[in-house]
Amino acid sequence: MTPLEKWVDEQARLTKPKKIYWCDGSDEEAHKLIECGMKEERIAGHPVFHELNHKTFPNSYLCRSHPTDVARTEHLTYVCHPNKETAGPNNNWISPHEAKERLAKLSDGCMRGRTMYVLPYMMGHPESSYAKACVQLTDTAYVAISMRIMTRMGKSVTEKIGERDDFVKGLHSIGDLNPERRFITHFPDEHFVWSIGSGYGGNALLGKKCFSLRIASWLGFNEGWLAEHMVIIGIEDPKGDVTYITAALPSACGKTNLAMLESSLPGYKVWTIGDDIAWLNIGPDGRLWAINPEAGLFGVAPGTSVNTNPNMMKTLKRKKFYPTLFTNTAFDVDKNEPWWEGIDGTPPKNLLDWQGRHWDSGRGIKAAHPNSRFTVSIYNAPTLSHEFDNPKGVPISAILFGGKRMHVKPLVVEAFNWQNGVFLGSRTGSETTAAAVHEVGVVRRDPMAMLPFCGYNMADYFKHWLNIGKKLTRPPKIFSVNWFRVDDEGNYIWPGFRENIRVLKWIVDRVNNRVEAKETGIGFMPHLKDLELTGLNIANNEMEKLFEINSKDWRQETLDIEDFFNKFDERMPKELRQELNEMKEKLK
Ligand code: GTP
Ligand code: SPV
Ligand code: MN
Repeated sequence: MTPLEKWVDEQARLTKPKKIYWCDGSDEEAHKLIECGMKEERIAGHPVFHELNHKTFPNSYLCRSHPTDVARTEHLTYVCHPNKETAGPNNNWISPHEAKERLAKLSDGCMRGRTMYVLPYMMGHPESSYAKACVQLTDTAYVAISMRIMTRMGKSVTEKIGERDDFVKGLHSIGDLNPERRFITHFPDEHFVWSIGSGYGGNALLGKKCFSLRIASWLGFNEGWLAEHMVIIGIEDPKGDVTYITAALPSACGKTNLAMLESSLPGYKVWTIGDDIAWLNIGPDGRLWAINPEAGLFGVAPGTSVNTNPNMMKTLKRKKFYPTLFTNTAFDVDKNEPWWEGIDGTPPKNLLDWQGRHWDSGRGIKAAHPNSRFTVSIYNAPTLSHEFDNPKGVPISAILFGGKRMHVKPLVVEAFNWQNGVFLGSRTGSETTAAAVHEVGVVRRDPMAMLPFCGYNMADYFKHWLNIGKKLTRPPKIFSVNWFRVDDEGNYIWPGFRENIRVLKWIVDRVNNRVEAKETGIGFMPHLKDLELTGLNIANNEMEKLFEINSKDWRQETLDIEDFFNKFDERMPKELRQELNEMKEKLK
């Protein structure tokens, strides 16, 4: 037996599936699994897949998760380092021993009567020196099919692993889907994720947040690289030059939309490399290089339309890669199509909500779940960059940190230098969204959009970011962005979406030293004349409001940042405390 076979055998003895099926990643197999999910598997009484109208949504299926299992559950997520301090105040912690004891009890016989799917997959291009070979076990076809879309999955990975035992391990079971018996646990030193009781998104697709962020960030800390919750895009200018940037925005704050932006400025074009995760390495040339370890998009459905994100609508209707999934959207019975709030047109007459119940517009309840999503191959994107499959990745010229802030934060600000940029990332706050189970719309600190995903003490993570900067001879410039500032009536001032290219253009101009900027207490800001605003209908005073630094708001903001930094006590890098003090002084 190979180490892999031995490991699978051990997990099967614990979980006791009725059969074990090794996935080869082929098209035929995907068809077979979908067939099986339509006929044999049920979740909350619904078949796991429902075939949609293949004329309008080719290769597409509707899926419904359990009503109590609709988003990541941060309060049930644990990072089990041998000691608590390594996990830090930003993570839930129990000892590896206790976690394993608890999970073993819950996992004993949890796959009884079900099939255990063995999913061999790569995070990253197989020829990339940065890529990792992984294996996830799961007991639902929904996760098996999702992993096929989201990663490079197949037989070749089993062959690549061969006799090795250092592959990344993931054991997943939906258990009984009871939130009382739901745990998402990470064992960073063992490269092992053990998840039970959820079948949804980041809780269940273990290559995504669990491995590629929580565990990979720990690997990066020890090996000198970064695993980040970031978009990677190329911005092509009218001359045909492409500038590559990354952008960290918290969950459901606009990454997928930015990754596929359809430019409103003639001659500019955005090329997609990734929409959620970036692995950043220092190249031999002293620049920062980025790869997207994923191969699919798991995007928020509500708000997606031909108007806001035409490239995503094209992606969803593309026939190239089989299949595409829609999870917890509403369902247009007459057309046999998915539906969600914000999609083009008026709500259909005969609509089922995300739980499959008849929907009545009068009751004011949303038909699609706010965290309903589509799962689609990145190869279906018409904006896919030619560099996507380049094993080396792309060189990064700018890093953007953002969030959803109705007040306080300007549209765009450039950090003074790398250290000030790390400070800018570390102090980022954002309103919470429906991507995780918690109160929505509350401002919380979400440094680098990594609060739920940093697999170790964030104070050490900040130190690591500072150290990376010291090793870069040509560090990217760092910026903050905020598309979400509102006017006195509570309406977004900035039109966002395709118009965000105007901010990206300024960033590219700054990177290439084409324009000057204004120094303020919080960083460099654009001279309004340098922002391309032609064709936009925003009054001057509204534009000024987008860049306003309100001293009362900022006093509150600095207090909040200080409170957050204090959670990390002495471990917090002194450079960042010093940056905070300097900012306070400048704002006086
Ligand atoms: P995760 O997949 O959870 O990591 O999220 P994401 O950051 O990829 O979020 P996504 O792009 O899917 O956007 C989430 C929500 O933000 C959607 O409802 C969008 O319609 C909305 N959104 C995206 N970009 C903009 C923008 O520029 N302006 C405004 N007002 N809303 C936006
Ligand atoms: C997020 O919540 O940031 C997501 C969705 O991208 S999930 O895969 O559930 O993490
Ligand atoms: Mn995400």
